[in-house]
Amino acid sequence: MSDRNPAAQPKPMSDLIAKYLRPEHLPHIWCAGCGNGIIVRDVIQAIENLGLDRDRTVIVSGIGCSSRAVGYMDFDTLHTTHGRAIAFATGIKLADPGLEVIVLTGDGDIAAIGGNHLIHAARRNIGLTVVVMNNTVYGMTGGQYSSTTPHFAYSTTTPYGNLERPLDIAELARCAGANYVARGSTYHVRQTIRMIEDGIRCKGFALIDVATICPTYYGQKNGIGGPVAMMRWQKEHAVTVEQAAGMDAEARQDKLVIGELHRAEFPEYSETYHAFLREQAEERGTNG
Ligand SMILES: Cc1ncc(C[n+]2csc(CCOP(=O)(O)OP(=O)(O)O)c2C)c(N)n1
Repeated sequence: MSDRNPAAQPKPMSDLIAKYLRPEHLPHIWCAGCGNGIIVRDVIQAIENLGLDRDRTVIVSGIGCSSRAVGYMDFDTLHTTHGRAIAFATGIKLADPGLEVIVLTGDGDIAAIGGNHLIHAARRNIGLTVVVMNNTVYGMTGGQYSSTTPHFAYSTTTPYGNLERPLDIAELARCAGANYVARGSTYHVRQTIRMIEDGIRCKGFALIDVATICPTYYGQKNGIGGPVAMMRWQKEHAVTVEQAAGMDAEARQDKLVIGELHRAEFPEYSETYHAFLREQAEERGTNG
């Protein structure tokens, strides 16, 4: 897939590290070959491209390998409890709708233990940008299967193959009422940066489902191999939204559909909420 947007050309990583990371918190905890660092880079590149005010940008995470990302990022950050990133982020956005609130999370954090928060944040269409580092397993606790583990795939708790069908997090967010939904991958860096920018720009709930690689617990167990092989898998299995539209369900089954999946213009919740508070105050003849 080509990318002709010059604004999305990545900056040298050293510039971004110096500006946006907390060197005193490095080295990170991720395994060699983990894709999570690529997604941190995508997020900070999107922030840089948009020129966001660091003092008005809050980054919130839950618990997991992926959620550790916020510890390395030099913003106002909140590393919360498992599955509850959206609950904390909702409180922040309602307290000050002018803040840019970004949630970094894993597939287990957002779509298993935190699934209900995801559904209702999308339904409210509250102005959060959620970036899911979707490695299709519970990396931090030893590679157990998650709600996004592919059908028949191996994990430490599906040694004979996963009998369950996976959840499509992007589709869930769209059905629940999100204004912006896209899918990126650790291979598709420039496209993913642009999706994160679009998600941040979009008023309302935005979710970018980013397929990341976990060579330690997924690649080895499923016969794909190490980091390079997993990146090659992403490259070779990626199709655009347009290509996917011309495929039947069977042909689409093992494909990664990359691109913008949905956009809508529903009203953003924190603004609606504050407008209501102002109306109530005016009716009562008070300012607060
Ligand atoms: C209430 C609660 N239940 C379970 C755990 C154990 N736990 C920590 S991380 C994790 C899974 C994280 O998976 P995911 O969100 O996919 O992130 P990854 O580590 O794969 O990036 C679990 C089950 C916990 N910390 N708190």
